[in-house]
Amino acid sequence: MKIGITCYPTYGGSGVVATELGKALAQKGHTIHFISYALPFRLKEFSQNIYYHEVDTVNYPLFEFTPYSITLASKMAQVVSYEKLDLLHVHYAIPHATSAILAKDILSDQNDPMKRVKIITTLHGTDITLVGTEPSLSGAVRLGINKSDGVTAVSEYLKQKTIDDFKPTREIEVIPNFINTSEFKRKNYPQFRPAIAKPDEKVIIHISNFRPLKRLKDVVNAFNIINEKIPSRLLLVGDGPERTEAEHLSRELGLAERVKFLGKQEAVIDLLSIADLMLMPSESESFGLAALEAMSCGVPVIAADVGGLPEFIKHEENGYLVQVGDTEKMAEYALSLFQNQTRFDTLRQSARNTAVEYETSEIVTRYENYYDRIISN
Ligand code: GMT
Repeated sequence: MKIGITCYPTYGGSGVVATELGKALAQKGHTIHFISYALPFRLKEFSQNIYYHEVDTVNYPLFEFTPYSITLASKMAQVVSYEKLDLLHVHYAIPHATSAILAKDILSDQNDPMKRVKIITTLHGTDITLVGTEPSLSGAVRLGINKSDGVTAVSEYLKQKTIDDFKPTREIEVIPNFINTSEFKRKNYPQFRPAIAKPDEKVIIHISNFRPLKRLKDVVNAFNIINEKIPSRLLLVGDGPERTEAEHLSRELGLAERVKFLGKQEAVIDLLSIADLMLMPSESESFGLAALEAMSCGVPVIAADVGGLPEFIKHEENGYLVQVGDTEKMAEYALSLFQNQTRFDTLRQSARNTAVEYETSEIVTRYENYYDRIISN
C-alpha cells in the first residue's frame, strides 16, 4: 500500500504513535509518505520506503497567522496525486482531518483520478476530550469524523466519549497504542543509577508534556509523602507550562535536591531502566502511552483511574489506580510496594507481561486489516 501519514512532528503521544506505525508499515513493505511541517522527531534513520514532504509556509503581509490547514491540504493533494497514494492516515483530528477532507475536495475539483483516495482519522485524546469540544472547533471536528472513510480511537473510553459528545454518523474502530517490547526493555545500568540515587533510595519517574491536565504538582506532593518515609529521588522528564510552578513547589517543600527536572529527553529507555515506579496522576488520558512504555521496561505505574488507563492498568495486578488528586493514596501504594520486595517483583513482571499484549506487530496488523477494509469499501 502507499500511505500518507500526517501527524504533529514534535514531542507527544500522537506523533510517536503515527511515526512508529509508519516505520513498522515501511518494514513490512508499504511505502510511507509523511506530510507535516517538520520531520517527525522519532524519524531518525533512513528507510528506503519512507519519504518526507514538508508543508510550505506562506508568508504574506496580510496573514497574521500562516493558514497551515490550507497549505497542508494543498500539499496532501499534491502528494496523493503525484505518488498515487491509496490512503491518507491522519493523526489527531485538529486540523489534520479537516485538511485531508479539503485535499480530497481539491482532487475532486481537478477531476484527478486520485480523488478516490481514502481518508482515515485516528483520534488520540484532547482532539476530542479538551480542545475538540470548544465551540470554535467542535463543528469542524465532527465534520472531520463524519467525512473520513474510516475513524479509529485509541481506547474504548475515547470511542465512547466521541459518541457521547459528537454523536458522529461514522462507526469508530478501537485500535490501541502499541509498544516495541524488544526496544522498550529494561537495560542494565550499574554505572548510571549511582549518579542519580544511593543504593537504598528509590527512583520515581514522571514523563509528560507538563500541561495542566497532567497534574504535575500531584506528582511532587505524592513524592513528598513517599520521601518522608523512604528516601527517594524524583525524575521529572519533559517540559511545559506547569514546570515553573512545580519547581517552586519542590523548593517550598525542601525537595530541590531530590527532585530533578531533566527537561525533554530522548533517552527515555535509559531513564526508565533506572526507575522503580512511575506516577501518572493525569485528570484525563485517552490511553496513556507513557505508562505502557514504563510497564514494558518493568516499571509499575500508579495512575489516576481515568480515561483509557484502566483498560490496561489493572488495580493491584500490574499497577495501582487512584481517584484523581488522591496523592495520599498514591504515596500509600508506593510505600507498600517498596516495603514488600516479593510483591514489587511480581508487579514488575505483570506490568511487563501486559506490555507484551500491546506488541507493535500485533497492533500494526490490526491497522493493516482496517486499511484493507476501508480501501475495499
Ligand atoms: O491528546 C493529547 O493531549 C495529545 C496527544 C499527543 O499528541 O500527545 O496525546 C494523546 O495521544 C496519545 C497517543 O494516542 C495517548 O497515549 C495519550 O493518552 C493522549 N493524551 C491525552 O489523552 C491527554
